[in-house]
Amino acid sequence: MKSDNKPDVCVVGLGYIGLPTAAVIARAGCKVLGLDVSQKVVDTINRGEIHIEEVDLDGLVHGVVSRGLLSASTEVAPADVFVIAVPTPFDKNHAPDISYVLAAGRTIAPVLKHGDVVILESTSPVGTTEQMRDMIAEMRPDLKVPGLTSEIPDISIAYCPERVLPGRILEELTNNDRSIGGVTPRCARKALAFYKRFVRGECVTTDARSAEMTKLVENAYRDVNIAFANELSIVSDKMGLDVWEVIRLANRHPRVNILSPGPGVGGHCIAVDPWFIVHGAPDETPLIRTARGVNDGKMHHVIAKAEALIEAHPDAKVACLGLAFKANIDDFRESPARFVASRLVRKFGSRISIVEPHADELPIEFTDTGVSQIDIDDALETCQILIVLVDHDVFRVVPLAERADKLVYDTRGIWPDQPRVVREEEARLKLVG
Ligand code: SAJ
Repeated sequence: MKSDNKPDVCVVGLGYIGLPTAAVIARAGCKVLGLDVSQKVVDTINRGEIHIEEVDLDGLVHGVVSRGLLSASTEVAPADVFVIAVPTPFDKNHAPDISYVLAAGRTIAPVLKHGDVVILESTSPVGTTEQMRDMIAEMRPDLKVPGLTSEIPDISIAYCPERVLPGRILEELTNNDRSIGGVTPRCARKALAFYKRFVRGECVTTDARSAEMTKLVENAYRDVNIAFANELSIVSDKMGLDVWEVIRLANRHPRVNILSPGPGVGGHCIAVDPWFIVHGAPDETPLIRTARGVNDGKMHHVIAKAEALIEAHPDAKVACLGLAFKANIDDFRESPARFVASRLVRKFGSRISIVEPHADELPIEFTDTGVSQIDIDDALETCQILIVLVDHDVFRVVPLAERADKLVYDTRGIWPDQPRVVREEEARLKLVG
């Protein structure tokens, strides 16, 4: 019999994945303890508030906290299931850093007991779950751990990657299929029983190493495909073609589905995870490595094109539309739009204004640069050059009549009806053809 106060589930790490996961598990009726190293995060959640922006998350967290199903702490407590959702960054040589995962393992090891299930969700290089298992085995020689004993183990350990899209996290947490990789098949079955409590998508079991690789492959697949689109956009610029028109037409083929070019690839997943594969097999990954280079290189192409346009119109005022790493979110981490805008501001100072409806204030690098943050209406009234860096809906809906006389560099292809003034400009400036 468990005491009334013991949580059923402990979620380690209350960030973009951990907090929504904790809240969704709590909504399913489990008593959840969320663990975080930040006292500020813990206090915010215990007030029923949130420290990140995600669609519908505020209401959900408020509801489960006030019903006593979710609480947060900096101190671990015994539970039946432990879900680890901590960051796995890379260092300057693109080597994965799993120290937060191992630290989480060290935190929970002392409270593990017979029957517990430990699940790693953080994006991780292949073999991380087994490394965490080895560390737990070392710290708890009294426990029989899976894969290291011929007897029935005391605990189960599995890897189950999150694969939710920022902006749709709550919906995708419930409805996406899950790959559940056990250190042993028995571990996979135990983890499966847990996910069935709150996931409506199909839950497919496999081994831990395959599940780890699956996650990396999903994001590398997308990176490679975006790189193809970005390369096409650079080729089209060179040939004086409209890449959007070319892609639209090619995608009418029943087996072609080219993604969208943009100013580069941002966020903390797609621009990072492919490196975990490259690091694990450096000689076997020329394609994945090249795709990373193409996507990072696209930012510099955009900067060069924007600079040429701005320099050719010394009296024009310029608005950069968007700083977020993708549409309709307030997340600026690893954002190519932010990088491009900051480079333009550094070069052209107060000639540049920024429109970012998802930010109350501009990021730190814009301080004391003379740049002003304006709204889209001001931009349309006062600026002659518009550089579209993010496809926020609020930009997409601007009618042609309000922008027909502008010089537009649309890196996201949101305004297909825009007269091709820029293209003529480019030809004049010898940027294309
Ligand atoms: N992008 C393009 N062109 C496109 C699609 C995206 O330039 O056609 C850019 C976006 O603007 C953004 C970047 O790529 O800068 C990444 O955006 P995204 O929407 O493709 O992906 P993320 O980073 O928000 O989320 C990804 C998702 N992975 C896949 O779609 C394979 C998500 O399902 C993962 O859970 C998430 O990474 C993660 O946490 O790993």
